[in-house]
Amino acid sequence: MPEKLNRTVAIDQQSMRCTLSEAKKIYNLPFNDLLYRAQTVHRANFNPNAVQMSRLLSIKTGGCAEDCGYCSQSAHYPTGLKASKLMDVERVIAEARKAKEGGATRYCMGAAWRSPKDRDMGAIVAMVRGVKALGMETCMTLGMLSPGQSAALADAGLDYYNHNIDTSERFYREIITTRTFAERLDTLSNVRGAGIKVCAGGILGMGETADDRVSMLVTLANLPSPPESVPINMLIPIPGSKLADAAPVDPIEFVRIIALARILMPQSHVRLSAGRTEMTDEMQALCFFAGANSIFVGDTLLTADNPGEDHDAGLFRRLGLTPMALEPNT
Ligand code: SAM
Ligand code: DTB
Ligand code: SF4
Repeated sequence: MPEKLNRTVAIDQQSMRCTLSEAKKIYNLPFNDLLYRAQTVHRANFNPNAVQMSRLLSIKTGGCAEDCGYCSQSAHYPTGLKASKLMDVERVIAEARKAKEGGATRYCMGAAWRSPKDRDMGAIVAMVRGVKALGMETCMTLGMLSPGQSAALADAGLDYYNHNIDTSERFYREIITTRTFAERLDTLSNVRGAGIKVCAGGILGMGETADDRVSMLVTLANLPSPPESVPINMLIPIPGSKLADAAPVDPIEFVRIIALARILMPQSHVRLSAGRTEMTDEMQALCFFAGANSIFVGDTLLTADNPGEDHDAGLFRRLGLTPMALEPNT
């Protein structure tokens, strides 16, 4: 019997609150039923052929005190990455201007910090104001934030804050020991409390089980408000890092997680994030069909490679996808 379409999911304007066992049932549906359901939810909430385009810039690279096992920027692993100081505000704004000319509508600035120091807040606030003045959406990812730091960023006009929960609560301590899953959730709550939109997702391919992946999505979907943006990264194995030799993810399982994210968080942008250089065009096409509707554009992410603009332009042309326009109030 084919899976009967759950119409309440398709028209529900809220996030679908759900338990781990309900989510697992959806995840394990026959692939065609799962994709049909995800695409139906997608169409009820978004233009199915429009994809939001974000550009990343590492404003402070490497030398990070945290021990995240996947990261090129952790000082705990010999990844060979050269650490650098916080970039000048003017340079950041000049780079954002180039990204805008390249078609990006959101500019995401990332720093390899456990959390920002108060002495850095002036420059950070100036970067937000400068990039916003170009007419782009702004996003930052700077590590943990206090309520006060969140308020300062909100006041500067920051649109989004990216802070990933990365995996399930159970598996988190296998990947990071210098902070807890609960601390991650605290920052998400501080950011939300300040009125900033939330971008939170995770990584597949770190040795976690399918249950860990589903559990991560259930945690995100059951936040007091679901994240507006949900990045799903495929691990880019970094030589020298703890996860340098992690086994690759099965592409079909990856697509299933994208579909589940779309079904559990009907109104969120699901971002097909790191790892696209290792994905075939066909796999990316399936991800878009499953409900992914945002990507990072440009040759580099923070430190690792991303498909270049030429490749993405070709893919968009072949799939008939168009860049999503900015919302009018930005
Ligand atoms: N330091 C801040 C933090 O950890 O929140 C911001 C930067 S951090 C690089 C942002 C996110 O990038 C991480 O939470 C992780 O999900 C993702 N990421 C980092 N390295 C990655 C890799 N090698 N492969 C895939 N995703 C990665
Ligand atoms: C996210 O979820 N993915 C982006 C962004 N948030 C900051 C970062 C991906 C980093 C990939 C590895 C690198 O470039 O070093
Ligand atoms: Fe530091 Fe962020 Fe990398 Fe962790 S993911 S080591 S906090 S830059």
